[in-house]
Amino acid sequence: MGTAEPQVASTQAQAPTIDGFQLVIDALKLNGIDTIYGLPGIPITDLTRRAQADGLRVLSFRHEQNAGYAASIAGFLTQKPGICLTVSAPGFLNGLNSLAHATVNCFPMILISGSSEREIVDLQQGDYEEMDQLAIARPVAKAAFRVLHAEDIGVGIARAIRAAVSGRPGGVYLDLPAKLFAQSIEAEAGAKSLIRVVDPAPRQIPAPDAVKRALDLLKAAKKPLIILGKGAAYAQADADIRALVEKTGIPYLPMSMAKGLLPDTHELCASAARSFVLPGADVVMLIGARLNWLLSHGKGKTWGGKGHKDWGGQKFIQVDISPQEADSNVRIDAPLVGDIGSCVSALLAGMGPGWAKPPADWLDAVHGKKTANVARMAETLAKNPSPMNFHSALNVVRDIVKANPEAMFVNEGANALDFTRSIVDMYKPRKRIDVGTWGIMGVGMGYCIAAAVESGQEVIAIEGDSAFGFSGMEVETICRYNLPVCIVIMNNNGVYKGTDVNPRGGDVAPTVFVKDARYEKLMEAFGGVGVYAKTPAELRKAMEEAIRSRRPTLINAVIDETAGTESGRITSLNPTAKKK
Ligand code: ADP
Ligand code: TPW
Ligand code: MG
Repeated sequence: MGTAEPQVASTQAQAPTIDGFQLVIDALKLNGIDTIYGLPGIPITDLTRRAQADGLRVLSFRHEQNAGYAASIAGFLTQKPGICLTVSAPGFLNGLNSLAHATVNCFPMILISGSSEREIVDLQQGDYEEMDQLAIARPVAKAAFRVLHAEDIGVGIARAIRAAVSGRPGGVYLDLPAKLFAQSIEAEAGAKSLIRVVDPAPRQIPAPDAVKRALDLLKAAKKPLIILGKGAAYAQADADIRALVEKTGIPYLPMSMAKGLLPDTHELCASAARSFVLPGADVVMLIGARLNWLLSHGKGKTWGGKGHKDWGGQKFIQVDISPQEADSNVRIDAPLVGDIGSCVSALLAGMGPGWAKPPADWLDAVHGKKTANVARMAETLAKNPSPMNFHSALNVVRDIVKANPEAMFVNEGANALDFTRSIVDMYKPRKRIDVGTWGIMGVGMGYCIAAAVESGQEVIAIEGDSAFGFSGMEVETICRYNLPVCIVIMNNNGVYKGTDVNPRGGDVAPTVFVKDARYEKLMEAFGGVGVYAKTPAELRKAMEEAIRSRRPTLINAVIDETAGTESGRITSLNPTAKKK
């Protein structure tokens, strides 16, 4: 007979427990996160199911990159970190692109990826989807964390949220190994371990002497200019920014995603006189905009300098939350470090009642240039060539956006981007979302989905045919969730144009696609509305109907394949173009 000790029946009831899955869900909910953009699979399938069962909205994509872009732009639109959830190694890598994108664009986002067993990964023993994800994420993330114990989930999520939204926002990676989800701890201890983050993006008040320095410079200016960037749009200080522009009477230039912060039709908007105001201004105040390639680094011909290393003599004021941004390209004479809301209200307060408008000769000159350029553009837009070109198609889009200023507006491509940006006016803040700091293709459908979900508004997407291809399969996702998205493909049969020829014959040129491709059928395949539009009238009718019906719609707008230019507006960055 055995000598086993007699079994004593336990008199204590088992304390209730909570597992890692639930702690993650509870921690997100506790912090006001209500939507997850992701793609299920081992080890996070149950996390997506249980999150949905617990009332979170879980939007499931066809490729993680698109889920990630959606999360990144959700962060931009809401000031809350957008959450992207992926499986390990390949899913993680697919999502990584968007994490880098979020960091580069200063959007708050958290990429949460399941991962393999630490012990096996570190000994490189070949686990299922083995990869040292934390190390790989770190260089492209603003911060990266891993949680190994269930009782640390609360801290892990709190740190991720703070890192994403505080200071200059960015992308954060959170590594959650498979084993963590199955760990259970006592429910009471679990609940206590969660953290509701207090004041995740604290205001950063600018120093009074820095405010004074900026105002002194602005006051002395004879030809002042304000440049509004997407940081200004992100900051949601719309009324104060408008007050600053109007009180100072200074012409302003919106960067692409700051269009609509004030209506593009505002009398002080200098977009149509860009190539006049940049070299012409003597004092430039940057608000949430970096002097990167998109502003020709603050020097060279664009700014009135002679060669590309020469600066045109402007003085700069830079309002930015990052203390390291100033002097990154040219000297900043008056850095104003703080959050844009606090900085702009401090500037307004410091200006006092009797602020003098800029000299009339500057305002008149800007106005004159602008009026001439607008008139020239109006002439071009009024033409109705056959086949349809970018201008005649975008003339329609311009009218539709004017009639529907609340609609979200997504835009990517080369010519399809550049022409749209300059032709289609925006009227409201944070409506235009596009290729951003890197000028990347592929954000399109992810942005459409997040824009529809986060705003509840109709979404209009103007897509190059190449650009659309990067995320095109997500039209199924759009149909699945029945989102009010109207995609217009500017179909010119290829990248930049459809007319390149392979001098050796055989394969078509690398920039050329199948001629007259019927993209609209892709939408029809999933139950949405597809339209083939060869004229502006057909395009107008289809767009109006899409907005009215709120049904997923894809309009294949057939554009003259000769109409585009190489690289759109950035031809000068093409090495062969430079040599010429
Ligand atoms: P754009 O591409 O429109 O020129 P950038 O992305 O280059 O804009 O610049 C955005 C800038 O805005 C970044 O330098 C970032 O630090 C800054 N920024 C973002 N959010 C805020 C904020 N809330 N307050 C102040 N600056 C901000
Ligand atoms: C992730 C390079 C810049 S623009 C573009 C590519 C491939 C497509 C332009 O063709 P499209 O527009 O969209 O048809 P249009 O109107 O001029 O014909 N890979 C990534 N990002 C970028 N920017 C590229 C490649 C590129
Ligand atoms: Mg094209």
